[in-house]
This record gives sequence, C-alpha cells and structure tokens, in this order.
Amino acid sequence: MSGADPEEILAVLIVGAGFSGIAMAIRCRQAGIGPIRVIEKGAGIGGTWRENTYPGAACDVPSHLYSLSFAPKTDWTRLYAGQPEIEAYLRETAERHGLTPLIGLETTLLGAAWDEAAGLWRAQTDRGTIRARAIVSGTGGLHHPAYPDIPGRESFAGPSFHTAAWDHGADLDGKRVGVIGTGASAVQIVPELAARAGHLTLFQRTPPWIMPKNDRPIPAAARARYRRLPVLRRLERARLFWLHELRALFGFTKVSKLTDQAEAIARRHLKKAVPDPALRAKLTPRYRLGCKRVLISDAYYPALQRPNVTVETGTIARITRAGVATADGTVHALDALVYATGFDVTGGFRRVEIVGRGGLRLTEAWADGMQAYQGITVAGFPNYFMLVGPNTGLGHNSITAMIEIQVRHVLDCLRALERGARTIEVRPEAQARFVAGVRGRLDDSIWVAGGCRSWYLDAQGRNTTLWPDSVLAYRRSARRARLADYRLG
Ligand code: N01
Repeated sequence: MSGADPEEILAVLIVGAGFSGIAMAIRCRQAGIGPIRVIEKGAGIGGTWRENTYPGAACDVPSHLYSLSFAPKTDWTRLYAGQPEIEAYLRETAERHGLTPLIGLETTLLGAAWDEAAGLWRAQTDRGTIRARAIVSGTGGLHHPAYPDIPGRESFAGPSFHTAAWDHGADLDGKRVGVIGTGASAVQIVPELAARAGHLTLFQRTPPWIMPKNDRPIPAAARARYRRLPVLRRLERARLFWLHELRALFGFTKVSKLTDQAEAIARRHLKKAVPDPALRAKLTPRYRLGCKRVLISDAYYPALQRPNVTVETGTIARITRAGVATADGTVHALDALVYATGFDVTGGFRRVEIVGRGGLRLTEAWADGMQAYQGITVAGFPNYFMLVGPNTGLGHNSITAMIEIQVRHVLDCLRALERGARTIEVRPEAQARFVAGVRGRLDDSIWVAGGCRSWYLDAQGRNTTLWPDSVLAYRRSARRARLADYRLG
C-alpha cells in the first residue's frame, strides 16, 4: 500500500475492495473524511467479481442497475454483464476516483480489537497492525467457498475445484466432468462445460426454479445515446429498479397468489424448453418459487438435453479416486469434478475475530445468530460498521442499491466522529427493536415457509441474511443515521 505509515492513525479503515468497499472509499473521499485506507486480501480490485472467474460467470441483475449511481458507466455491452466487464468496471471506477494508491492488496485482516483507552481500533493484518478510529467492513457474504461434507472428497484423483476458485489450468475439453450443485453458479457454468466436455454429469439434489433470461447485447447505437444523453441512462436505471422493486412491493417475500403466477411462468419455460416428460419431471422444483434465489437462464435447460449430458438425481454417497458414487452403488467415473456448492455465509463471521468494548467478541454477541441495527452496527462495537451485513441481502433487486443506502448511513456516523465525538455506538434497545421487527417479518416469509433450505438460513433455520421488504422500505429505515438510536461518546 503506497504511502502506508505504521504510525498513522486512520480515520477509517475499509476492509475489502469489492463493490461496497469501493463505494465507501469514494464517498469518504468526496466527503473529505480521511485519512482512509482499504485493505483487500486478494491480488486485485473487484471482490466477488475478481474471484469468480468460472466460464459463463455473469450477473443476473441488469448491468445498468447493478452498478453505482454515482459512478455510472454508459457503455455496458450486454443487458446482463459478464464477470470480466463488471471486474473492469470496478477497477476503472477505483482508478478514476483516485483510490488505487489507498488500496493495500494481498493484505488479509486477521482480527481487530477495540482499544478503549486510545479510542481506536487495532486491526491485525498479515502485514502488521493498522490503527483506525473507525472500521468499515465491506467483505460481503459470498467469499468463503463451501465444500460439501461428502466422505472421500480428498481421494479424487483428477482436478477438483470450487466455482469460486476456478482452476484455469485444468484441461476439461473432451473430458468426463462432474458438477455438484444446481444454484446460480451451476446454471451459468453447466452450459459452458456441456459444450466443452466429452461427458458432463450434473449431480442435482434440488431442482431449481428457472425463469427466462432474455439476455442480449446492448446495440452500439443505444450505448452512444446513453453517452450523449445521460438522462436516458438514468431513466433506464429507474425503469429497471422499479421493475425489480415491484416484486417486493407486491408481497413477493411471502407465499401468495403472485407465487402461483410466477411458478406458472417458470413451468411454461420448463415445458417449452424440455419436451421429454421424464427429464422435465426430474427438473420440476418441489419447493415454492422464491424460497431460494430465483435463477434466470435460457441456456441451462437446452444444455441438459445434449446427448453428452446426464442429470443424476441419486444421493451422493461418497467420492472415490475414480469419481462420484451414488447411494444405489453406481460409480460415475470422472476426470474432473466441479463444486458449484455455494458459500459459507452464515458462519463466515467466525473466521475473523472482532473484539469490541470490554472484550466482547462478535461471535459471542452473535451466539443467537447474526444481527445488527439496520444490518450495519452492533451494540458493544463502537465505530464499527458493516456493509451488506445481517439481513440486508436481497433476493429481488440490485444489492448495489442497498450498499448505497448503507454507505450514506455510515457517512452520517463518520461525520459525527469528524465533528468531535470519540465514539458512536448503537444503543442496545434500538438494535433489539430493529432486529425484533425484522425477525417478526421473516417468520412467515417465503424463505422460511417456502419448503426449502438455502444459504439464506442459519443452522437454526432462521433467515439472518435477507432483508424482508422492499429497497424503498430499507431506504426509509436506514438511509439516515438517526442519532437518537446511537450513543455518542
Ligand atoms: O450456491 P448455492 P451458488 N450434495 O448455495 C448443492 C450468488 N451468485 O454458488 O439446493 C449435493 O445457491 C445445493 O443443493 P441444495 C447468488 O446470491 C450470484 O450457486 O441445497 N448437492 C445447491 O444446488 C447465489 O444465491 C450470481 O439441495 C449439494 C448448490 O450446491 C449465491 O451466489 C451468480 C451438496 C449450492 O447452491 C450462491 O450461489 C452466481 C451436497 N452435499 C452466484 N451441498 C449472479 O448472477 C450443496 N449442494 C449475481
């Protein structure tokens, strides 16, 4: 990190150089808050969009919506941008806003402790200690790959890797490739691998709901218009926002008539794409649409009908040297195995020890599940802020909208520190009230009542990851930091 000074006390240490860390750093600089630094464990900028480089990786939220409103890009090439374009957008945005010298790459946060006497955080990294008056964690939830607990995993003889740690050196062309998992990553990767592999076996435990994607290039003429007339781009963004937001405004977070209607659309998509009734039966979901992330793809069902593709629905019993053995005793011989098995989201916070006031550990504060006021602040952890924290993920709209609301909230708090407060800490009663409200709305939500299990739920079956309402409702709740809910020290 050029210019890093071990004696320096930062105003703000930002952890993570993905969407949220970059947004926070830009806004801090624009607000004149400093000195700031960003640390990033990876070798480059981009967070999840730098790490997930598997073939076919793309965003399932339209590009003009999945970007920062204050760092617009007029020339997105597709309706749904691919991973390289999003990674480049984040890198260029950081460069354009002069962030590059402030970002310390390959610097991993090992832990952080609040120093009461000094009134600052001491952050332990693998490159030394950083002192900061405030920490903003922008580490996201989707960066600790989850591997299934299947016996024999280590014994497999060929290359095996997770979608989030793609081995670009592995030669998969013409090979027998297995893919475990049928989530958002799998539906993107399966069509790509099916076109390259000699044979692809997809191990499906749960058939997902899939909607049509209708992806297309954005024509050069339209891009030129967005460049010439920024108002058109803003209108397009607003149109996309409302299109997505309506789902939440019409109660999509609950099992309702809308669920029936959306399921009918998805079933028609399946019927049209898969004429074979036996395969269609295998691919028909058995939980309510929306319980897991709703997937979009026009390429997944066609890929599953290629002659070189098998959809295996038998329970995986173990992994052997030669391949994957299912409970009926069949061994599916494979040359390579891909884990499209998602992320450890609800347990990820245990990996870095955050110690607040009086030695209180975040793991203790969250013994009853992840929770935070507005998903951002936790009682006992002064001057510590989270972006995309507990219960602020989204199933229906762009997470960048939530990030921008949170960044604004955090800025309000940081301004209180700039004005002379030593600490800002959420009042326990404000946190408890907020968390009770969120949990109350989640009890009968589709994620709990929809008949599925997903990464949205923790080990107790509680949803501690998603926001149970519209983005507008969150904006009303969190956009400004109500100082009555905070204690200034
Ligand atoms: O992971 P997942 P993902 N035996 O957890 C299966 C974001 N994302 O990486 O459904 C057999 O959704 C598991 O089976 P089941 C997005 O937020 C975004 O695909 O539990 N199977 C499931 O099918 C998304 O929600 C984009 O029965 C096993 C799969 O593995 C999140 O990342 C693109 C198993 C895991 O699915 C995670 O998606 C990609 C076992 N033992 C990802 N263990 C965008 O476009 C697990 N599975 C923005």
